[in-house]
Amino acid sequence: MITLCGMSLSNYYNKVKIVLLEKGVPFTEEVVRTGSKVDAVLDATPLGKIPFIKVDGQTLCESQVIVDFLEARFPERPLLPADALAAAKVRELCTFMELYIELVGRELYAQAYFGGKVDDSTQERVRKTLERNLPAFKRLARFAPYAAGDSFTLADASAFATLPTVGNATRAIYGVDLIAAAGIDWKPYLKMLGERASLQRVNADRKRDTEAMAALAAAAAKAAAPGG
Ligand SMILES: N[C@@H](CCC(=O)N[C@@H](CS)C(=O)NCC(=O)O)C(=O)O
Repeated sequence: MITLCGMSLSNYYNKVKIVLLEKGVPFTEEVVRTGSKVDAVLDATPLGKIPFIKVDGQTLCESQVIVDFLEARFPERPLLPADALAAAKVRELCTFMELYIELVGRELYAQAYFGGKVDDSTQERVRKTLERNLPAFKRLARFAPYAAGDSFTLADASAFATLPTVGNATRAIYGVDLIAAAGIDWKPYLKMLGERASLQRVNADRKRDTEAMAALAAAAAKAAAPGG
């Protein structure tokens, strides 16, 4: 049995979870927060990043490595084409989204999602980079109707992890969704993906955990308040 470790609030965690669900691989989940100092966690994921999996008495980190492993170990419901070049084209999209969109946009998350501040020069640099990278992604992606063509693949799991998170972050910071502004109409695409049972489960679990965290934070704030 595979154990998926991390949190449902993480887009990379959800990318792996979608792949497990799409492939019908049995798994359990274990909550592990980012930035752990626990030795056993750092042995599994030395930078404290999530997700990682436990499998066959070993561990594996890095979401793309994990989904590639799942594809190789559980080929029955494939999420890559059988043809080697076609499969590489799907991975090309996954790599492109991670390196040139997600990792760039991630610099905005502290302010967009976590109440922090991203300095103006970083905001400006990220905007310039995204305005260069997004049209490049548009050239490569197909959305016909799936990211890599006519069937659901690993690229759609990557797109789920990338497009809403970065699109919404840019809207929060710049007042404009840079992904949509680049002509990538990701909302109807995500809505179409959202009809799949795998995404419904992932979205429901994330909603449940987000609400539970908000309730905990509210209870802690109440207890800390004078007379609380
Ligand atoms: N390249 C990694 C990225 C994972 C990642 O950055 N996860 C975030 C949560 S969404 C995290 O752990 N952030 C904490 C950190 O970077 O220290 C992967 O694909 O698994």
